[in-house]
Amino acid sequence: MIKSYIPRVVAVNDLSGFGRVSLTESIPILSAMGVEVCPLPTAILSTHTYHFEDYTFCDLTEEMPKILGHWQALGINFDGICTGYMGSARQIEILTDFIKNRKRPGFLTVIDPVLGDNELSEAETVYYDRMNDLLCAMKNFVTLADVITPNLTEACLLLDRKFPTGPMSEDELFDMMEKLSAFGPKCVAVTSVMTGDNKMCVGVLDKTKNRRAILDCSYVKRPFHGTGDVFAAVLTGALLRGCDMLAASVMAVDFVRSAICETMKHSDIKIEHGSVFEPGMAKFFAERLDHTDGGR
Ligand code: PXL
Repeated sequence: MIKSYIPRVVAVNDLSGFGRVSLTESIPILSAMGVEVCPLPTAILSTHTYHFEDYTFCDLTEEMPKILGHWQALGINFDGICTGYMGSARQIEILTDFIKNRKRPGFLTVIDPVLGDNELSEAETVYYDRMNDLLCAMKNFVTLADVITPNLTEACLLLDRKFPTGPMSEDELFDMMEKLSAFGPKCVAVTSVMTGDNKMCVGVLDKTKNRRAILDCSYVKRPFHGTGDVFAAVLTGALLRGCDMLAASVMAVDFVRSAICETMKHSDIKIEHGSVFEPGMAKFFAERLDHTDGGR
């Protein structure tokens, strides 16, 4: 019988009970992709912080080194780490030590520099609640990544530039990705970009293969909350299952598009309820990933 290899990943993100973001998306998605997920929660919230007031927030900074220390004592090996929402700059320090300690050829580090989202508006750059102190720490953190997945707002923040006042040209987007890659990551995906023709797209750069692309996402004129986390989870899963950056990005865009289509069918679902990724998930990945292959 052929035994499949099951990649193991540390998924660092918050656990928000309601609203479909972060771990409530990355755990089921990575599991459905045949990846073993070891969650490292940065905080526990009642809901995410977008459009909800009075949410509860339990910071887990002090727990994180204890959890990582126990895994280390048990001698657990990981194929990679993916990080999202950070509760404090101290958490970034803790993870910096962990990544430096674990980094070896083949270990995958995916950093989603979660900071904010302008949602296509051209106003001053909009941070998520609690995030405006983290920019400096995040700029250092992304230097450790193999892959980063900022949305356009986060890409602008990392590069100290203003959110564009109109659609971006392809050249501007490629130039932006080159500058982000100069921080260290060989692969960059910038999400939530509007190009001319009112199109929503994702820019992808893979310096390991000298490839770049702009992937069309089929624009729907409303924000879909939580899709950045879905994108990052699928991208990480696909990379761990042996896809290259471009194939992994195409899979992530296709999955986000199908979640958006599903969300549109539910008129009772508000933006802050997140995007409906659950119904087609098992079939989507079963059709695209061969669970008897060798994995990464
Ligand atoms: O999807 C980004 C995100 C993650 N985690 C929390 C958030 C947000 C965005 O609002 O509030 C808690």
